[in-house]
Amino acid sequence: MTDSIFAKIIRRELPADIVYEDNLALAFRDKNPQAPVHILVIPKEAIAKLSDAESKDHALMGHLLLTAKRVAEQEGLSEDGYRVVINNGPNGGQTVYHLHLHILGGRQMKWPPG
Ligand code: IU
Repeated sequence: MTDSIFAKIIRRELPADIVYEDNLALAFRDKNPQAPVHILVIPKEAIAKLSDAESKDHALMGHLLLTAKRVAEQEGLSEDGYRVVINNGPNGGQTVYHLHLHILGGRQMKWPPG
C-alpha cells in the first residue's frame, strides 16, 4: 500500500486535531466536517480499505468499532445517538485509501445516505 495522508498524520508529519490514541488506533477531527461532530477513527496499521481486511485483522476491526463507541461517548454523543460510516472503494465514496470509520453526530442524520 502506498503511503497515505493518514499515515503522515499517524507519524505527526501533518497536523491534525487528535482526540484519542492508543497502540492500535488514532482518532482525529475531520478537516471538512459534515456534522457538528465529525471524527475519523483509523488503525495505525496501513489497511487501505475494509475489503482488504482479513481474518487475522478481526481483533483490530473490533477494536476500531469499540474505539468509535468510546470516542462518541467522550464527545457526549451517546444519549442522542450518532452514525458510524465506512466508505469502501469508488462506489462507496472512499477518497482516502487508509481504512477509516467516520463518527458523525450533533445533528439528525437522514436515511438513505447520498
Ligand atoms: P472518505 O470516506 O475516504 O471519503 O473520507 C475521507 C475523509 O477524510 C473526508 O471526510 C475528508 O474530509 C477527510 N480528510 C481529513 O480529515 N484530512 C485530510 O487531510 C484529508 C481528508 I486529504
